[in-house]
Amino acid sequence: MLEHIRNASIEELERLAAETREIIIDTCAKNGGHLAPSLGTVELTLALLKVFDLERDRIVWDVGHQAYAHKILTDRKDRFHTLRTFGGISGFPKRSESPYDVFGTGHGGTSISAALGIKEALHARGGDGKVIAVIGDGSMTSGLAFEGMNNAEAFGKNVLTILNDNDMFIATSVGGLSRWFSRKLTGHAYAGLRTEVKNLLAHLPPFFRGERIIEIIRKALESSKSLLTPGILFEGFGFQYVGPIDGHNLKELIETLEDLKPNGEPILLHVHTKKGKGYAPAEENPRLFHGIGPFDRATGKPYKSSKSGFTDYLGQYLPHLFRRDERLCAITAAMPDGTGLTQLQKELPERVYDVGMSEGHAVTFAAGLAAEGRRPLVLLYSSFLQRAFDSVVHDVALQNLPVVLLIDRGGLVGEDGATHHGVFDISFLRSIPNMTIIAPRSEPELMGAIERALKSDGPFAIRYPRGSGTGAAFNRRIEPLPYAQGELLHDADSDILAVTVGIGDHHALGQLPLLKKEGIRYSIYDLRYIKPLPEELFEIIKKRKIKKLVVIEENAVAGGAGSAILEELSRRHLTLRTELLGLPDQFIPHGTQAELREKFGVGAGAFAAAIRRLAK
Ligand SMILES: Cc1ncc(C[n+]2csc(CCOP(=O)(O)OP(=O)(O)O)c2C)c(N)n1
Repeated sequence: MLEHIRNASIEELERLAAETREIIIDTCAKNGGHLAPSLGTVELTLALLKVFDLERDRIVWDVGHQAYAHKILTDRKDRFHTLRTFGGISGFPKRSESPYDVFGTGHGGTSISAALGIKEALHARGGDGKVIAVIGDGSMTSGLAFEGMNNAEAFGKNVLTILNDNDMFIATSVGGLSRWFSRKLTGHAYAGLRTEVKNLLAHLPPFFRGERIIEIIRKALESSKSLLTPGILFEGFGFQYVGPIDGHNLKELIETLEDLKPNGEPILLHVHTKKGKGYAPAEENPRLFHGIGPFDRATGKPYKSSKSGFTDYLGQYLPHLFRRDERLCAITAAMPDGTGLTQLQKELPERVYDVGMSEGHAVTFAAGLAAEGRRPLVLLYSSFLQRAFDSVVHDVALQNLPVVLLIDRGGLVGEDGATHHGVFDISFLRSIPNMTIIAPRSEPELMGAIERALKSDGPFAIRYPRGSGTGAAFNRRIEPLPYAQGELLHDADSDILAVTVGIGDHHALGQLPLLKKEGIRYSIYDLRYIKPLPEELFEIIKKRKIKKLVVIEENAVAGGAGSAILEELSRRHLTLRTELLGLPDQFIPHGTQAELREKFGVGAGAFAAAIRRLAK
């Protein structure tokens, strides 16, 4: 398998690297994608495919946003132009897509644990292959990676961990670990020290050049090497540390991997790569090209700004809010740009904590801040908040601490697909006591929700989608939302009520004229508070003699806002004909947000169909 790569010369591999880069750049220019990370691993991928045999060996990518070359070079070159489109190639490794994708990813920090498990299973079956985990310096800051490393001594035989170190996470690099990794100068210092010792030995009288003396000096040198390079950290975990080596030098990569292949010990190979390698605009601005929408290949200019109305409004609002309230601080887990913190970080850097890719830590750290009187806002994407579930339960909610979770990308996110859709947060947060949950439908409402949260003494979760709400003009001071109240958006003389959650109002309001033409009327109530549910909703149901109810939300139906309303109706012994529009009990693939909404029953079409069914 992949014989052509295994038999190729260095020159042929270099040509293949250039060709692969072309495909990656071209496809990302058209479809968008994680360009800079994937350009950084082209040579590493080729070297791995040359040295290892994927019949016996396995490669596990961490996050998987750097695995485009792997996809192209294994078995998906012909389909790669469909990257991130509905029905096309996924932007992340996916077991159902190819036998070469041995472990699905999208979230960071999983590769070492998965590689250890895969190796144990392979060897239990009688295999003798190597399992290679490739993990970035950013993903290495995840607690899960450390838990995996801590097991390397026990289960890490025949596992090769490759640290793909490009000195960057998405924005910058943060934390003590990244300072360890950047001890490059000390690598030179070590080389210098070795030369000096060699010279010294050469000039010693023959008596001092005996084998034992040389052995003692070699050992002293080895231990000083550990002190001078990042190796000591990994050696403490039981790895043999090798490196750092140049991750774009195919010859050096291949020779090193060939050397390491027969070594069964747990090894950590430290490889330096450049994010965006081979495409000038991405090399110059790896932060922008980390994950990017379609762009003009010639200039590197994105066709559309990737702005998200909610995130941007929030990003503008926070500096004003923070100046008004000294207690506030913000926490991000390696995503200041994506969560709208760039401006605040510029203006009030001491009030923004970037804790690295460590969502559980981010939430517990916030709980600590809140315990001593600060008012922390934790800004996370919904799908990454999943990592922090127990921190929310055990550290925040159980102690009723006033931590505000600002949950971005709540709902379908589009092209990043199943690993990134934020469609479980309502379900898993709703079951936690002390939690208040708000889904604002507009940008100003998001600010009003934060203002409300800051007037309360308990935990708040505020979830909002990727995209825009009403797109309202910016206002630097917004009144707190009233507590536990929604809003009647449209009042019709009808026994049908549509309850919308977040931007579900777009569909409900948008379909009014069309359905009116068909003679169908319905009222619309924006729920706003998922927990506690607004009492007003049940008053409306009673007063207006509502018989039929549609609830639309971008969350799994299971445990979502609709299910919360049904629970409450049941508690009150009220029976209504209901249609719950939310995501079905399956993982939703990648595609545009608009097409996914229609295909999976949370778009305007599904809404109109549900209203028609009820009107019959
Ligand atoms: C658990 C989790 N949190 C956050 C993210 C978002 N994210 C994707 S890549 C990335 C940075 C990864 O840095 P690194 O591992 O160094 O890879 P690089 O992009 O630099 O190649 C982050 C924070 C994620 N995928 N998973």
